[in-house]
Amino acid sequence: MNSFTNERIAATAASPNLENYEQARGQFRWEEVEREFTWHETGKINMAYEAVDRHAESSRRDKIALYYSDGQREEAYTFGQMKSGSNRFGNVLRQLGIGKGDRVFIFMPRSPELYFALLGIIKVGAIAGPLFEAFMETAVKDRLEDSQAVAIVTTPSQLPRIPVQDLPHLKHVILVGQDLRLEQGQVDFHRAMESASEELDLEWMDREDGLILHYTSGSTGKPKGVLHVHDAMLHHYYTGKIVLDLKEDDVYWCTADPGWVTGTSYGIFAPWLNGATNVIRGGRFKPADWYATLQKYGITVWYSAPTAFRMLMGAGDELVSGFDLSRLRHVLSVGEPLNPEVVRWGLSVFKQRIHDTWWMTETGGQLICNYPGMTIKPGSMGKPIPGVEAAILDDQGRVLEPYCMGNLAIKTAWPSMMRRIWNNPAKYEEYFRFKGWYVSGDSAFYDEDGYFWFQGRVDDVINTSGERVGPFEVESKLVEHPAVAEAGVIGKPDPMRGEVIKAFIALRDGYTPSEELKEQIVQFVKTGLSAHAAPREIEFKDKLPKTRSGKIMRRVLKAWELNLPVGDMSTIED
Ligand code: 6R9
Repeated sequence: MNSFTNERIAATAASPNLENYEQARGQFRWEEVEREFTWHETGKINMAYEAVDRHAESSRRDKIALYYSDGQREEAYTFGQMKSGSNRFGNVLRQLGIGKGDRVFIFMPRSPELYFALLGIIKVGAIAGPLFEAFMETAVKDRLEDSQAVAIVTTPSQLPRIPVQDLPHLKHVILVGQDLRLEQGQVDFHRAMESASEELDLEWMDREDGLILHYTSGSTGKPKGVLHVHDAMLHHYYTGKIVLDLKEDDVYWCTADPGWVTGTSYGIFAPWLNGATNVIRGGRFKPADWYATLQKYGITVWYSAPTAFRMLMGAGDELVSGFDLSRLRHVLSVGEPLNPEVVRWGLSVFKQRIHDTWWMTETGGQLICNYPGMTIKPGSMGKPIPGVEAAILDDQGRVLEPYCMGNLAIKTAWPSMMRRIWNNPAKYEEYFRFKGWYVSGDSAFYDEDGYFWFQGRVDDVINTSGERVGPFEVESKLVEHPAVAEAGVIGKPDPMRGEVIKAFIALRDGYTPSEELKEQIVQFVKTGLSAHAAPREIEFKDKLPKTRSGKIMRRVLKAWELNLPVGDMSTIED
């Protein structure tokens, strides 16, 4: 949570397209964004065509679309090559009988193959489902089962984490690797690509047809599949222009993995819809390697997250002073509150204001932002972009005045808004319970200048290093461990990661608390679910606080943790 400050950092050189920001707000029309594409005449569209093929068929054909490096591989692809590679993969899918509306998942580390695959999926009208490479069996199974995916693109080392025998809908496993010994139902990615044609009749879609399915966490139940449609391209294109401020000569780097919505909306769609050169870096986070990446490619526009900035800050200013980052001209952040001291640090080491942006998996694109030309108030998420209206609502859906804390809500609709929660229409409706508004689940207030200030989540969702973790998913895994009778999971404030996961556990009879047992339980979640969902801290309790209906009261656990009053206990069991 950020505290309110009166500090202001004005823009030095106002960006021309935002000089008239307030004027743009009043005059903005989505129809005008639409007119920049040719499809507005036919109504038939395809995101991958607009992001790649359109440039491949223009003077940008030989422009670098993708620079990829991970310490071992170092490659570059033009828009022309992105087009033919993704066409080939589209044909691979067609030969398997995969087409419009089918769900095809991607479960692999970042690599050029991942990007060819994702675009190819979209080109044949299938719905792409990107997963974090670090997911373990339960996390993979839940998502493939819920979406009834027909195919998955993965690597041999991740194969053991896909429980193919339990997934009757999953017909094809497409393996990216060398010297493969294929089994029934498996396809060799590279060999199939070699024999596939570079020419593809792409599937022309309706604006409202499915594009991508991102699973994300809520406070109850399994992760939910958030569906976005091709129409989202308007939002991605437009925010790429006005928030990322992408220009023809920019070299852009979004550090997010495509398993997270930031890695697709702003790691794929927004930069390529704007014809920008996109840098993708694989491998793990290391401060020196990150600075080296900025220097080597001459990155001009850089989109990252508060945890990463805090880690870079922690690595010391001496390290950064050894690199030439002079080409950097625009820096942005998303995913969690951006601390004012990080903004100040950015100003001193990068000579750049770090622009905070707020949005969610469900919103598909940026909504409340600091952008070029606008005065930044460190600690504020910024203002709604032109075309978007935000408000603070009370629990009855009434619009509140400035400085009143309440539910952050966005007036419906905008092009990248989710269109469905897969298999769960009731969950979808909950977001729209106040007529005409999307209710975010965040609490915030706004000030007299219309700047929004994030205050926290309304629900129990944990935000650790910018990743959303649902406590229910972790608790469900914990109680599968033989020693665990009951588990309650909360986010505990942490200076580096924003929050870390803390589990309160009541043991079964016959088990005694010990450090070894804690370690065993942590490993159990790491190997069964995923490393980022494993608790960093465990506390054993004889009993957990529960409501009479048997729900663990995370609110009470949180109050224990923070030494706060526990509040209304009228529903507690005893
Ligand atoms: C894109 C993305 C969404 C949740 C959101 C909020 C938090 C995102 C933020 C921020 C403070 C910001 N969040 N941006 N909190 N300041 N600038 O992050 O999507 O993974 O779905 O997370 O993240 O709590 O509700 P997602």
